[in-house]
Amino acid sequence: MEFITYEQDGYVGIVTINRERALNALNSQVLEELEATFDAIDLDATRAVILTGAGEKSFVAGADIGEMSTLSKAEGEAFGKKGNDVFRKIETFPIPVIAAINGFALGGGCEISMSCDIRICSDNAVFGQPEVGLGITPGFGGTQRLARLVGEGMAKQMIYSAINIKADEALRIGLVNAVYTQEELMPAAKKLAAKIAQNAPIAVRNCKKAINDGMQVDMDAAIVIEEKLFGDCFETEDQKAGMGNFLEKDKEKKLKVVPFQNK
Ligand code: CO8
Repeated sequence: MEFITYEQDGYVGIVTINRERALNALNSQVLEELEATFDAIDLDATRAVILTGAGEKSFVAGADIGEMSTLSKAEGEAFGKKGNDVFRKIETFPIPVIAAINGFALGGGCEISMSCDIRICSDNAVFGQPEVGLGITPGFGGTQRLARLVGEGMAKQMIYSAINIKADEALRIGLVNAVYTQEELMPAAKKLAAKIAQNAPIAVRNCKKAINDGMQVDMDAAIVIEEKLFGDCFETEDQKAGMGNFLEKDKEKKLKVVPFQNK
């Protein structure tokens, strides 16, 4: 891989987009390597993933403008699909993905962070959807996920005006959950990922699926999705050990040692 590095830290996988000379902009190769990296993650050995960018300046400064500049309509649509397929893979990845946003998150950078389950950022982070200034729409899910995350009014303001916002404003509108200094960001991301990894893995996966799938349907259908995924947790080693530990009142036993069981 030229542009993506992967590190396994216990149960936590760390994916770093590493194209610092272009502020980690997403070209076709970066997208392909990103997809291959997620495909290769060992889901029996990994319970949470952190996605970040190399360097101290940028998370991802968008899709690669040089590559996009000469595209035809059909090629533009195909490039949009390429990004959307990878981002959807991240969004529906069975385990939680935390975006540790360490600087610019513009265009495709803001969009890839929104395909993650949780966003935390450094105090130098800048968010925005500058596409209309470049003569295009957001094309990697921005028109859809931003409105769902921060509400239609604020999403329209950001997208139509192409005005960037800083970390404190991103926190205020709910685009990120927390802001840290640059030095604190990765330790905080790792701490959160480790906390997730301590919990029952089947239950965490089922929570992600229940929230993701339930948000797409009406409440009657959403509750049925939850019931099925709730029921699916029973008879698993995780459920037996988790409840057994509580009933035994054995505070020393931790869920993190339960063996992984698919059914
Ligand atoms: N694409 C390609 N190269 C980039 C990008 C990018 N998005 N962003 C930065 N770079 C490159 C620069 O060209 C420069 O390269 P070089 O040193 O070879 O000249 C290098 O990174 C450093 O950048 P700057 O010198 O510009 O650094 P500054 O600190 O002066 O500025 C900024 C940093 C403000 C982030 C500035 O680089 C910038 O405005 N970048 C573009 C941000 C942007 O508009 N992003 C959105 C792109 S559009 C998009 O993401 C659409 C997604 C959906 C696609 C759908 C497909 C159909």
